[in-house]
Amino acid sequence: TLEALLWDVDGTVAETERDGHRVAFNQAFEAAGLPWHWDVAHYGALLEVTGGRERLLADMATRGDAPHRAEDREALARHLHALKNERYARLVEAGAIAARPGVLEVMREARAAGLRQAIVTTTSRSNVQALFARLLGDDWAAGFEVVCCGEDTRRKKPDPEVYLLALQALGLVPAAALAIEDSTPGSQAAGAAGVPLLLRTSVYFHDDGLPEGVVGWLCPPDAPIDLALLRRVHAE
Ligand code: XBP
Ligand code: MG
Repeated sequence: TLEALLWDVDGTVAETERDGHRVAFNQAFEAAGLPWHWDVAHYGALLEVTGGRERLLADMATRGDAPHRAEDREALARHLHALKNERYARLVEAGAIAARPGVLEVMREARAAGLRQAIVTTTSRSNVQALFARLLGDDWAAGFEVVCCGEDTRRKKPDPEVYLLALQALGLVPAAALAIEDSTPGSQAAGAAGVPLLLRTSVYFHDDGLPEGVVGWLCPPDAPIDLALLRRVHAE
């Protein structure tokens, strides 16, 4: 039986990437005096790399106007990432990002039904705090027993580390949980941890489907979700 919901954040709880993180990265480039700009399509390609700092380093590796020395690139990526997260929090606080349809309702339904819930993300803790406070209120953390973020692991998704960490904290076997993800790397992470998966694709991943070798339930971005559906998916 289903005992816990493991929520991905970016793309799953809300469409945070195109109008949130991407915009905030561009604001960070501008604030740092850099002539860089990530358009919607380029950012989509960059999402193959998970983690904002890692994404910055991957992009720098492909451009001629980035610092040449690895340690300078590292320092610049850290600086830009911190700036980006500040700007992201401001965008979120200003209401730029809404929850995806059905998500907050499922969270409330699950809580009322006594299901355990955890956040299992590669994003920074400050971004989770900003988004969840805005969507659920200042006491949002009361609804989540475990919150595993980018800072908590050595390897980000598609590595299963963050899922294994959350399961260990909950004291659950993978089969007792259901992961809700939107992306290819997220699905790979859940799959590699052996966690049953609902992949509800998002703006950047709607054409991709289930990654090879990953077993799960696929639903399109606009499909309605509720707790009954999640229970059915888990029972499959
Ligand atoms: C999505 C990501 C993150 C965000 C930005 O993670 O790959 O890197 O784009 O977050 P998930 P940071 O869907 O697993 O939540 O800049 O804080 O890394
Ligand atoms: Mg995601």
